[in-house]
Amino acid sequence: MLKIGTMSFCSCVHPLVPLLRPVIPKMGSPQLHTAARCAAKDYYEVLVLGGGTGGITMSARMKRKVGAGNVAVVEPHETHYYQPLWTLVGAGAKQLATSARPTASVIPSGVKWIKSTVQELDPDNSSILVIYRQRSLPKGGFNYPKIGSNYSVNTVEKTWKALQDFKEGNAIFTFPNTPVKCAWAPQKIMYLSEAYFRKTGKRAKANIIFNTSLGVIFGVQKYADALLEIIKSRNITVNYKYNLIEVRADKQEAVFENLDKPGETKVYQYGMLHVTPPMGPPDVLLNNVDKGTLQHKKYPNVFGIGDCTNLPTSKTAAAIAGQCAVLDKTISSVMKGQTSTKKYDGYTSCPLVTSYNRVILAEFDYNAQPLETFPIDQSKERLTMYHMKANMMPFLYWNGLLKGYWGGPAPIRKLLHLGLK
Ligand code: UQ1
Repeated sequence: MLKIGTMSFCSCVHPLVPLLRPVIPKMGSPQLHTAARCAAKDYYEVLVLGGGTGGITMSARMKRKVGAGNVAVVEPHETHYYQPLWTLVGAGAKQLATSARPTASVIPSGVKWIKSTVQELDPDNSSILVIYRQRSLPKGGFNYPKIGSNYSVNTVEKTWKALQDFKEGNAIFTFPNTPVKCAWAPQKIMYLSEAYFRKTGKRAKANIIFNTSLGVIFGVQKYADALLEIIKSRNITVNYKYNLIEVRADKQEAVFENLDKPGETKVYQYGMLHVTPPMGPPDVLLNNVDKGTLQHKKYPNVFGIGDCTNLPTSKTAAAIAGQCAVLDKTISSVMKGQTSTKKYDGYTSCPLVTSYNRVILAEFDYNAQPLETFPIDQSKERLTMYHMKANMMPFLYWNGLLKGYWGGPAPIRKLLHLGLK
């Protein structure tokens, strides 16, 4: 049996905080290093936990506020990935290497990189404990034929291999029974796979199945309607409330539980399986962030942004873009002893890749209401939006968002809607 692993979310910000506390290693735990040994200071005005999208973006913005020498980022990984590209990497439309840059190159110059893992938060004392150990990632990913997952750097290229090797039978795409990063990525790779099978003459032998733990295809009616049309016209089968619980890789069988009838399972033979693993935040996180200000509800000098938070919106780079502009204002106000009035509206966006040259650009807020930037019907599949997703967004990410200059498209939206939206 192949166990379905758990992945982690990241990033929270502690301004006016921390220090690295020397601690006594527990028996059997890896060696812990103190501040002195890693040449980091033991106090930073702003400490950013996690060098993902939210962490790097906020460290750039905080550097402008308090100066590079007063900011540190705790991040164990050597490489930073632009993960939205993995949808296209899994479908063979982009190379994995184009999504990667050294962490050292994305940390703003002068900001201290504490290359370690956050082990413990101690917000009562405005301090954290770090552990100098690389998180153990499954190196080879799952080494089974016909299985891939766009959700890990170790397995995304296996999706492309599984697609190329596919001959016939069920091509199954899963969605787990937990919140996940970019909740539509599991179906984007399905549409791309369907298009690939058509392109390569394999479509007639493929039975394409989306087995999802959810009860709907998309949480916003306007986009759900558009997607259901596509699903119908491309002859895709969707089974709602089906949760993957086991993969028998030796027999190429996937076992699903019917969530409406607990204990009832169904076994599928697969010719290809795209797995979306269950995900959740690391244990150390404080899941109590105000959804408007992004400030912690109990500890006023702790803030959250990005995938690690409990914000009831989806976990995307576009959401982080919207959040960082608000968080910047919140932190400025807190530093001045004032209360900020700017509130995050839950803005998030998902370029729904529906084939190798088409995208539906979904954009919406906390109330699952469309909040579209462009004055056109964005629920239509468009080539222009594909180019925006595949070619313009990476540039905006590396040069705008991560550098602290892009706070989401709200100003463009207002301009294009003559201030009415
Ligand atoms: C966005 O701001 C963003 O972050 C940089 C993305 O992530 C890569 C996106 O995919 C999208 C769509 C946006 C929103 C930007 C515009 C211009 C609609």
